[in-house]
Amino acid sequence: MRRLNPFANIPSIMTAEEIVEFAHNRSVKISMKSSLRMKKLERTRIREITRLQEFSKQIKIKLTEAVEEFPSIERLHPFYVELSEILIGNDKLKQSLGAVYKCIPPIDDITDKHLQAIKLAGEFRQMKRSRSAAKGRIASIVKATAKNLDFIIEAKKALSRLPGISPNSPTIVCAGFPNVGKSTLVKAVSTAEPEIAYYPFTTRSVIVGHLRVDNHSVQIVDTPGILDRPMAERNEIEREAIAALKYLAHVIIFMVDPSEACGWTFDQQLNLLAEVRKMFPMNPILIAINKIDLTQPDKLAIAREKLPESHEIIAVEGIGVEKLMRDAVEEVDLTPLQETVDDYLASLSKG
Ligand SMILES: Nc1nc2c(ncn2[C@@H]2O[C@H](COP(=O)(O)OP(=O)(O)OP(=O)(O)O)[C@@H](O)[C@H]2O)c(=O)[nH]1
Ligand SMILES: [Mg+2]
Repeated sequence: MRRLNPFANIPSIMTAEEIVEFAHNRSVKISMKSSLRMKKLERTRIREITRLQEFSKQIKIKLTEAVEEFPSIERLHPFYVELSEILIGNDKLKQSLGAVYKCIPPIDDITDKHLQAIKLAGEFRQMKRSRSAAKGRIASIVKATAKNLDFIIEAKKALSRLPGISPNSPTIVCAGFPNVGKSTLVKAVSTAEPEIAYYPFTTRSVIVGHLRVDNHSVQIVDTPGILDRPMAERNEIEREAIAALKYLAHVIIFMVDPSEACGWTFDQQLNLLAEVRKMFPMNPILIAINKIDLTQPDKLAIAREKLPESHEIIAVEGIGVEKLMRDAVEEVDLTPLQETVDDYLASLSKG
């Protein structure tokens, strides 16, 4: 089954050492179909040729796989392009993939030259020496690109941990300061199982959950907390949250904690809300005032005054959350999403 995260579909990639060892084992195991009536010298020649060809072929297969199985960055959903940029660096990734690919022509060259030498060799020793020299030189080329292979392996590991995103489902992204109760809400309403804790910065990457609202299958995205500071000062984790808002949100739930138990003042949270509104002027934003069970009446009164059209909830008890979800889905314009699904279904029936 293909998974929704394109990086989760990459088969395992071997390190330089593993590739050389794998190709070597395959080449020495290869069985030969030379006739026993053939002279020993000719049998050896065929054996050396076959072994070198097999070694070279397996090396090239593994190098090509490492590059070609990696999804082409240009064709990815922009959310994954941005996450790959944040977590890995797309230029560096492209450079590494390119460098691995560039190993193939010199390997072909070395293989051809040494095969030629084996074909022309007049004695056993010459043949073996040529085969062994070719394998050594090819192994050096692979080992010289070990760092690039390691980088690609690390990139695959980091990126395959990202959640799968279904581009055609209405998507709600829940954002706000750290520790305000975002994960508590997402866990209460969806299939997601984010970690919840009394301290800030618990959620360290984007998490996706699913739920049904009326007749729609909806995605809800839990994000790491963000602070009210300029974009240039944001760390990797906050930038992931911003990428989710930017590329995934059809509607945003902005959560505030007027009790200030989260550790930040209500005013700081309002500043962040103003910033989010400025960054995403096209997105509907629903405000969820959370932790009203904890909030002092005077603080709640201020919150109500500053945020008049908001939902009051107690995420931890699931109070007010169903209505919040229904209102959120109502804000999503489902027409273009339905059109995408219709187009997709139509393209299937044509094929
Ligand atoms: N009293 C009360 N506590 C709540 C409520 N919602 C969440 N909490 C508590 O607030 C703390 C933080 O909750 P989380 O859901 O982890 O907060 P978060 O916004 O995901 O935090 P980060 O992942 O760090 O950004 C936990 O101790 C929750 O139990 C609520 O409605 N009332
Ligand atoms: Mg969280």
